[in-house]
Amino acid sequence: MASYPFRQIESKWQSLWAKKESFAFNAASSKPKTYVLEMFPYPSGHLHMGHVRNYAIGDVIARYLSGKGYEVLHPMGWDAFGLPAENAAIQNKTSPKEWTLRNIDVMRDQLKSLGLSLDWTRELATCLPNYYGHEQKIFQDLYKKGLIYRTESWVNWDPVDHSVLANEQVINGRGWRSGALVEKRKLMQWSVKITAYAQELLDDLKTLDGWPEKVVKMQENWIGRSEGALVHFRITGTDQHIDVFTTRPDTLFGASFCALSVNHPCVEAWAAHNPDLAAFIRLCQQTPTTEEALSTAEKLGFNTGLTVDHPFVSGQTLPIFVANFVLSDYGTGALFGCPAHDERDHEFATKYQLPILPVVSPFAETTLTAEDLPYTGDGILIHSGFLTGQNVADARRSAIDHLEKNNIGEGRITYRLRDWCVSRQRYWGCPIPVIHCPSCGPVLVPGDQLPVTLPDDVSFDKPGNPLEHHPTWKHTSCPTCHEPACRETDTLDTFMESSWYFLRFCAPHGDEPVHTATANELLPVQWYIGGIEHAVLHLLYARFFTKALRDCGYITHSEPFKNLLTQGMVCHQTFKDEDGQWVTPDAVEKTGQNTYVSLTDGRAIRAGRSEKMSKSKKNVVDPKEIIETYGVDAARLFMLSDNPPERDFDWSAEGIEGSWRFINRLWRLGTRILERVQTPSTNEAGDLPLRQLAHQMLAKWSEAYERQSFHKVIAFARELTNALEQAVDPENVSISTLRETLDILLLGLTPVIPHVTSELRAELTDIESALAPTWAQPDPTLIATTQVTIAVQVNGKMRGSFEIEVDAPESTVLEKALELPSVVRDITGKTIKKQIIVPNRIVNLVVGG
Ligand code: ANZ
Ligand code: ZN
Repeated sequence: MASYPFRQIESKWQSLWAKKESFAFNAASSKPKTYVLEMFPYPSGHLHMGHVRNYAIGDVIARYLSGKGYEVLHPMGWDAFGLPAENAAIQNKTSPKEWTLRNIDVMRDQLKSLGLSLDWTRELATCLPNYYGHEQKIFQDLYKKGLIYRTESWVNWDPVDHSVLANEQVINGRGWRSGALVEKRKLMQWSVKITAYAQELLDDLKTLDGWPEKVVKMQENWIGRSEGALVHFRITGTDQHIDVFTTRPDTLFGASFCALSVNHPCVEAWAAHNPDLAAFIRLCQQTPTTEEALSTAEKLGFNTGLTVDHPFVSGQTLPIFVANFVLSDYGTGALFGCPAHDERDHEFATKYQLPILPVVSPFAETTLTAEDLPYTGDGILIHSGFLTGQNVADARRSAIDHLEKNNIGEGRITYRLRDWCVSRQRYWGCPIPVIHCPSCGPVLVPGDQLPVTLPDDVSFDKPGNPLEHHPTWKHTSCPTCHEPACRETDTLDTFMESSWYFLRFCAPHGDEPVHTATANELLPVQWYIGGIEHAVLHLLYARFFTKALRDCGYITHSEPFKNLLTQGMVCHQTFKDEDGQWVTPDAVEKTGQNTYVSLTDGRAIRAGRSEKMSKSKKNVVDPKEIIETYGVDAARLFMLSDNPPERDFDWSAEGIEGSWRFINRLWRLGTRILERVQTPSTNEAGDLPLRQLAHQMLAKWSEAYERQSFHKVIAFARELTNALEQAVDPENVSISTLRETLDILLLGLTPVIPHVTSELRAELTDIESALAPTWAQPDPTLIATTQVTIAVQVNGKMRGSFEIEVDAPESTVLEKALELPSVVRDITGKTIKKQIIVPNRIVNLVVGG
């Protein structure tokens, strides 16, 4: 028999779905509504396997829920602003807009070839004014609420190109194009006050029980709540204070220095008359300043020669250092060091020969020896004045009390979360709807003048922001005083667009950014599917936007995504030649158990680990080729068959071929049954077992789908396929049972492989029901759980048996075993030393005494 003509059938169904708008969300439907969303793609111009996996997972969920009777909103759009379009413009002399829109066209076709149940009538692209214009309105509302403000922030400055660089344009400290050493510069920029929601963002994590624990933890750490105290240290001999934040006010008696970040306002002032200090600051600014880099970098300090008074011990002073390990944007940018009880402080004190005074000991009276330090555990306070004898927790409270009573400090909660700087000095982003007037300052662009659109005629010949040197674009008049004024030329961080697109999808053509009633009805997104790389920034910003827009009156919800599924990576075997160069798997032939040679030159090849598909490792597989060779159903089936979706997935040639073979088997089986249906037979011998199996599958599938165990769905389907193949061959099943079982099998697989199943179901039933598959209910009489007989042994001797339902819990099984009269006789007055339970088979009791 010829193999399954997937090309013809897949394109037939894709055009049928498109023509019938099968997946258009009907807001007026009386069905219960639900919302399934995959993280929208960046239009890079080509689809990779990671996309295929992401969208296949989302599609299975959407199709399953739709079969269950939900009206499913399942939209798609484009996260279309961002740097690559500008880079392409510079390299290829096209405009970012043309480049992006062309990529969208290409990728839309590629997505359509995946046969996804998407509502394309809701498609949006964030780079078009009908999206970003609404974002400008949101920007203004957040500004009016005090949630957006202007402040000086640091940027990466390329001194040769005279332009601001994005972090990803800084490579090893140098500008990506000029190669010049990048400098830090302060610029006036726009910031979003996400910190105003720090506590709520933290608290509401507890409500997200549909999120992976790992993601919740990562957000928790990112928000980074720390409880402690602010301590005012007086600079000796002045009435100036340095405030430090500490989580260990209990260790104040062990303080031996204070350290300030190089950007601390005091330090900047001192450096003005201290050339050595100024040189030290320059030195620190040349080395990386991220927290991660600093944690491993060598600790550097500069002794200012100044001191502060100890807040608890009169007459005692502590030296003030400027140190590279103090972060400028955490707490107050200053700390007191307690070397006996902190790793970093210990390293620093050892290097600069500062006193190391233990003040906490796990054994009350005795002091720890030098080798035990730093000691960061719990214990009792020693050598600590009024705190001596208290445990750490009590001492923390006492110290804060004391600080507050004496006006030298107070309890303080600090968050690691920073406000979000959203200004970008580039062209391809959403223009910030503000006008700067020399007399009125920054003024919002009046609502009736929105959207502020990007000019198309920009040049990338000069370095820097094209909006800045466009001849006319920025020149306008002040909305308030009508004098000449300039538009803001910064554009918004592209994370802004992805922070609210799920709201826009609810009413994508509406005049307002968000249609309140519709969004309230459809939110939260029931299933949100995407990569773990977005665990923090995107997901935190989207949560923040939801809360901020709630407070601006847009919606009533506080959280955007009920269930979050983060899919694993798509991996593939890697190979290297003798020179250590990566080689693509296609160019390699297996010659022995673990030996490979190059197909091009016959030289030996080393097999490496399976790793995330990436161009640099030459282990990518192009979805386009796979779909052309095997069909999209085979690709979907393979990508879902192996592992639960959260885990990494290993691509293999054998795997995709196996899936292709299964689809062909299913096709042949279906065709054979459809032929059989023409020639009546009355043999019904095998009806009951086959029907039971089929109906049990319906129940098992539901459970597996509900848990996103798609690999189990597929394993069950293979089992039913085997049974059905055996039933059709000797013709020992009635036609009605064959039809029924085939229909169940096809329904069960429709979410995974919608093309081949729709085609066969259209033949088996009719086109209409194939276009709108509804999930069948298992017949309760056929799935009644079957009973098993459990044998009971005592000390290896058979003592009887009992009936119980399959897979009964161990405790129930044991209870029943212990009730058997023969067992009761055997164990009375003795103790059960051991019990071995073999599920569904045997209980073995070992008794003694
Ligand atoms: C004294 C002390 C004694 C501290 C001790 C720790 C242990 P978390 O827990 O992450 O919130 N710190 C404060 N501001 C800092 C800054 N800008 N850059 C670097 N470190 C800073 O960290 C809080 C602790 O980190 C604070 O508590 C402070 O050191 C330090 F035995 O104060 B601690
Ligand atoms: Zn003005």
